[in-house]
Amino acid sequence: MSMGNNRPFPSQLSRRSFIKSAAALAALGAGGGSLFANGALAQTPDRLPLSASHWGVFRAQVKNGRFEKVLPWEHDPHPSVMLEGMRDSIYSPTRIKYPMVRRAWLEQGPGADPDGRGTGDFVRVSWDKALDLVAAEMTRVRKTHGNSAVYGGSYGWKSVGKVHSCRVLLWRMLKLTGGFVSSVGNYSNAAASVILPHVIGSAGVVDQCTTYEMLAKHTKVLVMWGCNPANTSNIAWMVPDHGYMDGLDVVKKAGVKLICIDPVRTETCQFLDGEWIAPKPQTDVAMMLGIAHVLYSEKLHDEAFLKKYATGFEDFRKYLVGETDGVAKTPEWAADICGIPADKLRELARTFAGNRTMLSMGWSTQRQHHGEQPPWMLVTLAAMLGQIGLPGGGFAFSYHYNAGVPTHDSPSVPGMSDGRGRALADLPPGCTPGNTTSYCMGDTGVSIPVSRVVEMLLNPGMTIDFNGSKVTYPDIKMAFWAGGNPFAHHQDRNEMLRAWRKIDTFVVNDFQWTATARHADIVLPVTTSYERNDIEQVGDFALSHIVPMRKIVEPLYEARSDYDVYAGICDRLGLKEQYTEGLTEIDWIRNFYEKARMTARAKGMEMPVFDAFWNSEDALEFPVKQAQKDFVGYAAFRNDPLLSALGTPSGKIEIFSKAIAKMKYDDCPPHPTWMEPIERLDGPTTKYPLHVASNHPIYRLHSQLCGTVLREKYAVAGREPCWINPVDAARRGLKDGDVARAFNDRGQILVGIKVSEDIRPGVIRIDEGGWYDPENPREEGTLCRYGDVNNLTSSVATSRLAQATSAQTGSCELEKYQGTPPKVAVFDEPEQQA
Ligand code: PGD
Ligand code: PGD
Ligand code: 6MO
Repeated sequence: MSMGNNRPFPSQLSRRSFIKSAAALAALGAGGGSLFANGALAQTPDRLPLSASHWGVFRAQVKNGRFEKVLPWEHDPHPSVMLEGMRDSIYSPTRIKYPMVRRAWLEQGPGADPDGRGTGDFVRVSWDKALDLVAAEMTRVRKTHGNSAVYGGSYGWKSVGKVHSCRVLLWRMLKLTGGFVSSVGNYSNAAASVILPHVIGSAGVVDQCTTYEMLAKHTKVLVMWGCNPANTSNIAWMVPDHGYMDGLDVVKKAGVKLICIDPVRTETCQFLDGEWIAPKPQTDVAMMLGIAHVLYSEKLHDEAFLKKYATGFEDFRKYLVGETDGVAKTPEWAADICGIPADKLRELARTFAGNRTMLSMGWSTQRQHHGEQPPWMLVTLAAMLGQIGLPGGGFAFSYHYNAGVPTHDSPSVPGMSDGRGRALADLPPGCTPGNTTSYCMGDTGVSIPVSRVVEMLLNPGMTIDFNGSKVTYPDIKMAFWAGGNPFAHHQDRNEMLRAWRKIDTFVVNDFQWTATARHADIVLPVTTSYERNDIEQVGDFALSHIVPMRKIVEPLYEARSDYDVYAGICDRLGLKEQYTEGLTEIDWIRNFYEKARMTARAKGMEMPVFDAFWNSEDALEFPVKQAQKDFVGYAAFRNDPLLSALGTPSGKIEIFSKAIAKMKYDDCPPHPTWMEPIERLDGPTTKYPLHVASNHPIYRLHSQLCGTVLREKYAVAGREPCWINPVDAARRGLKDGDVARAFNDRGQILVGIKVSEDIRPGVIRIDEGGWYDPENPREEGTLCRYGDVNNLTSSVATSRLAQATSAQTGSCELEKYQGTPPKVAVFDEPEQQA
C-alpha cells in the first residue's frame, strides 16, 4: 500500500527494505507447504533475533551484549515509531536496578510513616532479604486478617508473552499461597462490556467488525464517533499486526465519506479527509437522541427492522417524543446540549438514512459518567436505520482496536494459568485438612469492579451494587502489583493517595521507576520481555502469526523475571514445586506451542516441530479464508434471527431491557437515556470552564515508554503537552511552549502549552499516562510537575450497573505559570542507600 500524497502518521517509521534470505527450508512441517512467514530461514550469523512487543514484531541488532538497534519486522506493513522507545526502555535512567525497601517500612515495620510513600527514601537490599520480607509479610497479614486482606487485583497492560504474563503469574502465586481479593473488568471498556450483553447479547467491544474491504465495497458513509484507529490501532494487547493502515487506505481509495464526531480533529479524520463535527464532550447521547428524533418524525426509521430484530422500541419512542417526561428530544433540544446546530443534526439524520452507513464508536464515550448510555444509544440509532447485518452498514465498537482486518485460520496459543487454588496436600504451614479459616481455605472468591479499588480501600465493609448483584468491600492491609501502573491509570490522584495511606504494605514488581514503584514499600526489579524467552500471537483480531520471542540481552543489573520472583516467594512458603510444576521457561514455551500444534492439526494444518519453530528465527504465518475477508458483522443474525439469535433474553436487540428495569438503578434506566454527568462543558452545575480530554497518547502505550527518549518527540518545556484552541489560549494569555498550571478542586498539574486549531474551543487535551511527579509527596494536593492528567479527573463510577471508570469526566481551569517552574524529577532515579 502507498500513503499517496499524505504525510505518514507520526506513529510510523518509514518501511525499511529487508534483504530476504533465499535459503528457505521447504521441508519443515509435514504436508509440503511451510507455515513460516518467509519459509523457514537458515540460521546465519547475520540473521537477527526476532521478538515482539505491544508495538510490533521486531528484530534486534546486538553488539557486545547490548541491544544497539531495533529493526522493524519485514512483514510489518507499518512499523511503529514507538519501537525505538521500547529499545530505550531497557537502558533508560528510570530502570530499577536492585530490590529496594522504603526505609521507614524496613526500620519500623509495616504501615510506618505512610505519608512518606513517594518521597524516594529507599534502602537497597539483597534479593534474599526482599523475598524473605515479602513472604513473611504475606503470612503475617493472612494470619492476622485473613486472605481477604490481600489485594492482588493488579490491573495493567504488562508486556506481551504467553509465559511471562505477570498478572497471571502473580495470581498463581497468591492463589497457591492462600487466596486474595481480585478484580473484574478493566479501565478500557468496562461500561460497554457490561451494558452490551444486555443489549446485543455479547460484550460487543471485542467482536470482529465488518472488514475494511467490505466497507470499501459497500459503505457510503463511515462515521467515526470518538474513534481514532489511526492512533489507537498502533498497539495491541498481544502484538499489533498494523493492518489497519491498509484498511483505512482501501476505504479512502473507495471514496467512502468519513464523518468524525470528536472534540479533536484526529489523525483518522485527517487521513481520510473527513468532515469534522466537534460536539461538546459527554453530550453524545443527547446528540444521538436529536438525530433519532429526526429519523422518527420524518419517518426515516425502519419499522420493519425494529419489529423483526429488536424489542422495546415503543418504550423508547415514548421517551424520544417526550410522552414519558414531557421533553421531546428534538434537534433543537439536542443542539442546546451538544453545541451542534439543529439543522446539522437534521442533515446527519438524512445522510445516515439515505446511504449505507456504518456507525463506529471508540471507547472514550463510555469512559464517562453514565458511560453505559452512549453505546446503547448507538445500537438504538443503528437499529432505527435498519442496516445492521447488511454489508457495510450497522454499528461497530472495535475498529479503533485492530478489528476490521480479516481473522486468519490459526490455532490459539494457550498461556500460563493461575491455577485452581490449592490441593489439600499443598496447605500452608499451620493448616490441617478441614480447617476452614480463610487463611487455610485459599481463594477468597471476592472480586471488585477494577476501578473501585480506591473506594474499596476507603470504605471497608461497604456494599455496592454491580450489574444486578452486590459486592461488599473487604478490609485490605496489603496490595501486590505487577504489570500495571495504578498511580498513572487511576482517577483522582489525591483521593487515591489518601486511600493508599490506609494499607500496611504495598509490593510492586516493575522494571521502571514509575510513580507506582515510587509509592511502594517493597520494590522488586523485574526483567523486560527482551531479557527473557517467550511466545506470542500477532494481531488481536488478525491472529496471523505465532512469533518466537527470543531473549535479546541478558537481564540487566539484578533484574529477575516475575516467574522467578514468585517461585522464590513460593519457595519460602514450601510451595515452589507446585508453582513451577518442575518446568523451566523453555518447557512452558514448548508446552504451549505443542498444544497449539494439536489444535492446528485438528483444523487440518501441520505446524513444524517445536525446535524447528524456535530455531528458525521467523514467525509462523497462517492462511486466511475468503469467508473471513468477506466478513460482515451481525449478518448471521440478520439472515436468520431465530437460528442465530442474539444472546439477550429475547434473542433480539434490546432497546428496552427488562433485566435492567428489574435492577431499579436510578443512574441506569431501562432504555437509553440522556442524563447530565456530574461535570461537563457548560454543564448546569459545573464549576470550571474547560473540559479535560485525556486521550490515548500517540507516542506511548499509557504510561509505558514515558520514561524514554520518545518524550523528546512530544514534551513541551519538558512537560506533558496540553492542546488548547487558540481562542481559549488567547483568553488566558497563553502561547505555544508556555508552562501552565491546570487545576481544579481535586488537584493541580503543570503542562506545556500546544496551541492547536484541531481541538474544539472549551476543551483541552492532556493525554493519559504522563508520569505523576509530586512536588511534595507528603502534602495533599501537591503540584504534579510533569503532568499526570489523573490529578484532574473524577473517580465517580459510570453507574451502579457497570461501576466502571469515568476517566473522561473532569473539568478544570488553566493559567500561565508565573516564575521558574520546578524541575521535573520523576525521570531520575530516586534517592537510595546501599
Ligand atoms: P501501563 O502504562 O501500560 O498502564 O493502565 P496500565 O496500568 O495498564 O502500565 C503497565 C506497567 O507494567 C508499566 O509500569 C510497565 O513498566 C509494567 N510492565 C511491563 N511489563 C512488565 C512485566 O513483564 N512485569 C512487570 N512486573 N511489570 C511490567 C492503563 C489504563 O489506564 C487503561 S487500559 C485505560 S483504557 C485507561 N485510560 C485512561 C484514559 O483514557 N484517561 C484517563 N484519564 N485515565 C486512564 N487510565 C486507564
Ligand atoms: P481515546 O484516545 O481515549 O481512545 O481507545 P479509545 O477509543 O478509548 O479516544 C478516542 C477518541 O474519542 C479521541 O479522538 C477523543 O478525542 C474522542 N473523545 C473523547 N471524549 C469524547 C466525547 O465525549 N465524545 C466524542 N464524540 N468523542 C470523544 C482506547 C484504547 O486504545 C485502549 S482502551 C487502550 S488500552 C489502548 N491504548 C493506547 C495507547 O495508550 N496509545 C496508543 N497509541 N494506542 C492505544 N490503543 C488502545
Ligand atoms: Mo484500555
